[in-house]
Amino acid sequence: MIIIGERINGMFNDIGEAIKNQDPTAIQKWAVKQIEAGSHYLDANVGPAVEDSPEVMKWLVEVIQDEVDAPVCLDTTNVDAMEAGLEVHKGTAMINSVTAEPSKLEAILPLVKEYDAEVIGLAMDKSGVPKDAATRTAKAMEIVANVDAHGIPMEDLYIDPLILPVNVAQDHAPEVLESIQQVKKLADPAPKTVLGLSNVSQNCTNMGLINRTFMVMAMAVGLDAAIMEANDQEMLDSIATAEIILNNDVYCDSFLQQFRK
Ligand code: THG
Repeated sequence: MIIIGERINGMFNDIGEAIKNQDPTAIQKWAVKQIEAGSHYLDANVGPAVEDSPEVMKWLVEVIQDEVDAPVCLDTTNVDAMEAGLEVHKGTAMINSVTAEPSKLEAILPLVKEYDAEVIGLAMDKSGVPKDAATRTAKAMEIVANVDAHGIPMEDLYIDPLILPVNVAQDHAPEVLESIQQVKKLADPAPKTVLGLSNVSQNCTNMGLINRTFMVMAMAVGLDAAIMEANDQEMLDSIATAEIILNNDVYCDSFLQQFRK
């Protein structure tokens, strides 16, 4: 599982305050904590506290990469903010995200090429998040075709079928699982797949239990990566166990300890 730590997001109060006050402390603390827990990437989302501007995204990327040597998942819908983040980013950045809308594809895919970045493709267009698996998969395949036409390697694309909270859109989760499976079967070579996993449990009770149950189900149908709470030890243990049961890792009695290393 490719782990993208979700915690540097202005929707969390400490991060929102840190961004407003231009204080790197909480951001750098969470950068270290998430990397120590095994994150491969750090999501960076300005959140609702301040305007999602080029200056703020540039500052966030610099503050994170001054503290840890890790790639950032630039989580913004503002193309100018995306480009400002890419300009200062060291190493291979992940662009979060593009949709199947032609205008978005035309704005973002040249940046993927120019900066040799990876990119998350959301399985939606201007009509919003699809209800069923087939429409999600159709949107995903439009992104696959456009990524290919731009000469971007398929391994650099992560398709996100978009999970919604189970307490408001309960009928979506099975469709998301089916769409992951369909994308993996239809595209050859197949792109990677990713989810904003914690969406599934937003404003629910038993958030951790819902998150890790959904994670294991998604892994069974081909999920490669997740934007997730990287410091949830029970989640990490569930992932380690699923990797064993799916025969992705070699079993030994100390598999949990091995995974933690
Ligand atoms: N796809 C992509 N990017 C994304 C998302 C996605 N970026 C943002 C988001 N969704 C993923 N990040 C989060 C971060 C936090 C939560 C959900 C998704 C979350 N937080 C708890 C809440 O709001 O209830 C807060 C819990 C707490 O305070 O401890 O749910 O889908 N490509």
